[in-house]
Amino acid sequence: METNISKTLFEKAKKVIPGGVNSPVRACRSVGCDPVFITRAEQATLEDADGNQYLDFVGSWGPMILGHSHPDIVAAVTKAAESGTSFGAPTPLEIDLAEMVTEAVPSIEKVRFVNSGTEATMSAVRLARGYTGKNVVVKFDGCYHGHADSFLVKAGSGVITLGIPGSPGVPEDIVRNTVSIPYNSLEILEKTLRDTALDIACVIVEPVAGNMGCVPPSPDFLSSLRKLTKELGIVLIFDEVITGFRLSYGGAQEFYNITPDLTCLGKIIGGGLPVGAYGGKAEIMNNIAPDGPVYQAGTLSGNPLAMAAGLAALKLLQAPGFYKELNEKSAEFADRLSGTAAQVGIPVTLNRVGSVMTGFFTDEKVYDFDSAMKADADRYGQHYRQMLSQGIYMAPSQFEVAFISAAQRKEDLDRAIKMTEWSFKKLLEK
Ligand code: KE4
Repeated sequence: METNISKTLFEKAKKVIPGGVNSPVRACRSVGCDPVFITRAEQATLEDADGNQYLDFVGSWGPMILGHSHPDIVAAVTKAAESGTSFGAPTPLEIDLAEMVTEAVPSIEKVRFVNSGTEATMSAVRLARGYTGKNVVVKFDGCYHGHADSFLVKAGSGVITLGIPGSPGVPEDIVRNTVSIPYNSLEILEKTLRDTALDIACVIVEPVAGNMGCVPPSPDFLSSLRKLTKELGIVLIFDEVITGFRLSYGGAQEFYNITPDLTCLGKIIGGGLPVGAYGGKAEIMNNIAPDGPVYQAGTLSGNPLAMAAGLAALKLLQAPGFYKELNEKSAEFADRLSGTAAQVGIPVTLNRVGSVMTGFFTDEKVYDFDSAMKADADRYGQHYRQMLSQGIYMAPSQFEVAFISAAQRKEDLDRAIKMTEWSFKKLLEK
């Protein structure tokens, strides 16, 4: 369409919302264009304010594994809304979703719902500190756990994209209690965890990193992490906000057969509505108020509409063969992407786990933050703009992931490959 309603909306938005967006990466700064404003979505298709349609590979950054406007989810939310939208009191729906989560993820004996992934990880770290009486949190360079103060040190996601190492406003004495080390480096991991000068409360890790682009764990990384933290009495927190109910119904811990002490969830468990969760061993979770002294609360936690959407989504994910089919479809698509890059002659390193993937514009392996940073972000930006012009909606950053959903059909993926070949060839013309 030749209208420019999105542009007009963006100018209006910037007058009343910082950067015109409610989350920085949506401003598309790192891909050199303005965002389009989305007005509706159905299955694998987004529609913008100008009526342009796009094949969606962002999936709202992970929640939309079933595609947009799934009728079961829409019906569940509509039905729940007809009975009221929020009570600030316990409801049966919270028990139903908590039981589904604890059944799906055996390491979660008790779970507390919150309203975002950030709240989940922030609360899990506070709980680990309260439970151990220690202060230091160990994280990994390029991993992003939301925007709580203690995580904004060399975080991944938006912070990398915006080029801000850490962030102004984070007090020095907070940063002192956060140690960030390279992902997948067993030697530095062991050295850090055994450093008796550090009173380490917990390690928080994305079992598959998704915020520096997709970076899988090296073969012994997670098992070594589990072995060392168990030996040293350090709480191991899996941040499964992306991987939970994504890689398999039991998440990354089922996929890799590693059992953490605490797990953080988000995205998919809300079916597109705001839900986060943290949970784990009852022995640890029983320290959370009102049972225990570690305080955490939330006005809209366990909101009935969000619970209804999450319940409908998880019921659909229990369909026999759902993950086998999704992961096989994703593997085939990734292979075709790699094949296209090779055939065109453009260096792309493609990392994939399940239905999460990133094509890095580099000819080197990408296994941690530093190697990810070698990717050509400008070339990605050009590729992004070219693909958007052809109706393919990708993550507006080289350092994010693409998600395959159940809604993308073969003809959709065929077209995406065709457009990718066209775009790769144009990149080589420059
Ligand atoms: P939220 O607070 O955005 O719900 O979740 C924070 C979070 C925690 N842990 C992981 C592994 C995450 O990936 C996230 C959020 N992911 C980003 C995209 N990579 C959300 C997109 C955005 O910031 O707009």
